[in-house]
Parts: sequence; structure tokens; C-alpha cells
Amino acid sequence: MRVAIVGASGAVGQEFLRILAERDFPIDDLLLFGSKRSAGRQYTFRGKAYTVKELQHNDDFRGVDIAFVSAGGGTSAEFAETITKYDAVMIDNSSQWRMDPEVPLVVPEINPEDALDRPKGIIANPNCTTIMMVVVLNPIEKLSHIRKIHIASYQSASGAGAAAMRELEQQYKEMVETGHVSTIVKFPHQLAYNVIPQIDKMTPNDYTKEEMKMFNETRKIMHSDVRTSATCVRVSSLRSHSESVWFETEQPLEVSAIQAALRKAPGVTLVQDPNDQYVYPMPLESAGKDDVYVGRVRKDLADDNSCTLWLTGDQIRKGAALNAVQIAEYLIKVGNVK
Ligand code: 11C
Repeated sequence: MRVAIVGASGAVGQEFLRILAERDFPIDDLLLFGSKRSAGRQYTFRGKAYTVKELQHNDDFRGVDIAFVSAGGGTSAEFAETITKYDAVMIDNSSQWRMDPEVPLVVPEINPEDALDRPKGIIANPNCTTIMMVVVLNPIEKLSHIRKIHIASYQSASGAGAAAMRELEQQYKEMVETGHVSTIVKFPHQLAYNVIPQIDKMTPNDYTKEEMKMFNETRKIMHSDVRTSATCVRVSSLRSHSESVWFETEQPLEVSAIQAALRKAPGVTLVQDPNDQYVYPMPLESAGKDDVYVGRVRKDLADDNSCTLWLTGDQIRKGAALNAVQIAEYLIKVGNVK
């Protein structure tokens, strides 16, 4: 298997290297691509050094079977044709292609078969916040159709990339040492000691793009008419997003039935103990792990057909690189890679 990683120096690119190594992904040949700035950097994979090559419009993707792409929407748009020209499967982590009707949007626990129909040769990886929510809600959907979702997210700095994580650490250091921050680049405001109720640009309906991703992507992945109303918030955790989710089902559900479904669900760990009130999932503990952790499952006091829960998961792993690798593993398992 000839595998390419585009955006190899980024937070998600680096996680691809770790996950591919950990999961014993079948790789005979690995190609790393990046911007002009990161070209020449070297990374070790399974004991061998690989050099990042500048991504260009040439024949570098000839013979590539799978290309994991995480270099921003602009790069994905500009290079899709170059990457797929010789039949490489492009698994794209950006938002560029997600709502294109000819591009499947896939979470392997939910709709893996959608990945098989890809007229453009592209499979889109959903937004991290959406992935984690649907992995938890899909087993509940099987109990009773989910009609409405309200969700408030608590998204870590990692969602904005490796430079944003460094910026948050720098801001904390400066706040402790000087009482003010000198650098605000990756976030619209100071994040240290703050929360910011805006992720991505505002759209004409006063929801942000991130919030609209939750509405649109959830419907596409779950093949559902569900309506999702989100408030997405950046918080000052470093890695791992959290979400408070209220969902209304067609039939009222017992908490015990939801918990039983979550216990059996792939990619989900239920963290709730009736004998210990201090047991619930938190981002510090889910960072670096594969599963989405869910707890505090309870009835909604304001609506008999609704329940509410809390979840947290590593945004760089299940929210990005791991989900993409799982898509590739599925294609290999069903013999759908050239
Ligand atoms: C964040 N969810 O936390 C975003 C990052 O559409 O893939 C991922 C953006 C996307 O900032």
C-alpha cells in the first residue's frame, strides 16, 4: 500500500503518523507532503526517516493508493484533482467537500458503506464536533428516531491547530508572568482564562459556520431529517472537545435503555457510576484516547421526550486522524482500494 499524508507537519498530520504506526496499517511506501515552509522537515515512521516534500501540481500521486489530506479547505480544493488524478482515494479532513452530493461524508461506526460510492475519488471526514456527537447519538437513534438536538460545545485549542495550541500555552505563560498577553493570532480574542462563543466565521442566520456544520453534517451522516441547533464555544482546554447534548426522540426513552445501548456501541465508553457522583468524562482524561466518552445521561426536566448527556473525545484522534484511518481500514477490509 502506497500512502500519502498531505499536511504532514500539522497537528492532524502528526497524529496520522502516530495512529498509522500504532494500528499496524499496511504501508509499503509513505509519502509526506506539506507547504513550502514545512518542506524538508523530517519525521520518523517505524524507524525510518521521511522528508516532507512541497505539495505541487505534478505527478507525485502516481501509484498512491490512499491520500490522507489535512491541510485546510483551500489546499483540498486546489489539489483534489492532482491528488486523485491517478485513482488515489483522497480522504479529506477539511470542510471543503463535505456537503458535495458526490462526496460521501463518513463515520465508520455509522455509514461506512457510503464510502464505496465516491464519483470524485474523495471521501470527506466530518467536522470533529459532529463526529463525536453522532458516534454517541447513532445507537440512541436506533432506539427511537431523534427529531431535534440542542448542543453546546466546549472546544479545545487543538481544534484550531498546532500553532493555536502553542498560542494558548504562551498566553497562559504571559498572563502568569506579566498579567497580559502579547499574541492573539489564532483566536478572535484572548483564550487564556476566557471562553469565546464563536468558532469559525458568522453566517447570515447568526449561527457560525461551525454550528451550521453540526446541522448539515449530522443529517448527511445519519441519513436523517434531524434538526440540530448548536452553540459552539472555544474553551481553554488544550486538547479534546466536550459537548452538552439535549436530544428529543419520537418515543420517550428510559435512561437505563440509553445507557445499555451506549455500553454496546462501538467507539463509545460510558462513564457513569450510580454509586459515585464524581464519575463523568472530562477532556483531560479523554486526550490521547480513541473512544468518545459519555456520561451524565439523564432525563430532560423540561421535555418528557428528551434526554441530555455530556460527552468528550480527542478532537485530533476520533475527531480527525483516527476517523480517517478507520475509513481507510474499512476500504481495505472490503477490498475497495485499487
Ligand atoms: C475547531 N472543529 O474546533 C474545528 C476544527 O471543519 O474540520 C475543525 C474544522 C473543520 O476549531
